[in-house]
Amino acid sequence: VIPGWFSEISPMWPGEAHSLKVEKILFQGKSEFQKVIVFQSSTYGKVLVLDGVIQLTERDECAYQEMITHLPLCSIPNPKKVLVIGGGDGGVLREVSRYASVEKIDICEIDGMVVEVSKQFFPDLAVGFEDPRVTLHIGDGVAFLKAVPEGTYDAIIVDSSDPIGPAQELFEKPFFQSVAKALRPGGVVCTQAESIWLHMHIIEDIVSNCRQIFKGSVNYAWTTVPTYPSGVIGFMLCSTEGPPVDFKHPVNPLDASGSNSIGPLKFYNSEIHSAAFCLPSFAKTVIDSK
Ligand code: AAT
Repeated sequence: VIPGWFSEISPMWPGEAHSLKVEKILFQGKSEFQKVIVFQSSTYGKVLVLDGVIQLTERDECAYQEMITHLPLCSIPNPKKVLVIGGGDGGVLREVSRYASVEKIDICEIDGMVVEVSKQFFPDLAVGFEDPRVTLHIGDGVAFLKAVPEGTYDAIIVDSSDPIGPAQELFEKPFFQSVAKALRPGGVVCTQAESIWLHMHIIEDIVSNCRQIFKGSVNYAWTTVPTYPSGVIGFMLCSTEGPPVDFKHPVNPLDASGSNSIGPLKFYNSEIHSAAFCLPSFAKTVIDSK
């Protein structure tokens, strides 16, 4: 460990640790669920860390939040009811709020401290909570989903932390079963699905579970996020039986301005949407075989 630097060390990426130079620690706390740190880095703006793992930085959060949101929502016509699991920083809400067709946005985040800290230190993300269509539920996403009536949502976005800690169950088969139940026919889910460089074993399990559960389409997409381990992160995109969804060809494109008062899109566009589904051969072989 280098003094004055933050290094992200975890058994989920043994033998490597990406580091950022720390200018100043702005917040340190311990919630019921995890240790929460916010620091000012010298080159990526403010950084949110949960249990030693980087959740977002001001500089590259656009890549993650825009992709995890617009990959599913641009793939179906007129999304109306959207559920976000995790995502307590508000960044995904900010992106969902770009859609005029959306009538209701529920969010279920386990940790109220993440929401409070985001409102204090990350106003450009927490702005997502100001949309009047948003209802915040503080609680476990697994329990929340079990109570959702069948066929409620057009889209569910699972913006979850890694499977060590409170998010573990969000990577397991029963969770995906409740997601499928909560979606309308032809509804879509997009979940944070780790890195093809580090976690092919986790991805294999998710893909094979999803192929059993989702009778529409099952796809893996990925993007670059420099401050996530290995610099890339992937998404599992699935649809339920019903009107077919072709994730690779967005039917509900966002225009260049990205619409509303929150300003233009920084990362997402329709070309990068389609490109996100092109996989390196080593990953394609494994994912296609599941
Ligand atoms: N948008 C920033 C990126 C994240 S945040 C993940 C969020 O999921 C955290 O706020 C965490 O508190 C919340 N969370 C974890 N478990 C649950 C649960 N069971 N129910 C509801 N919310 C939960 C993801 C960063 C990915 C990091 C990649 N290395």
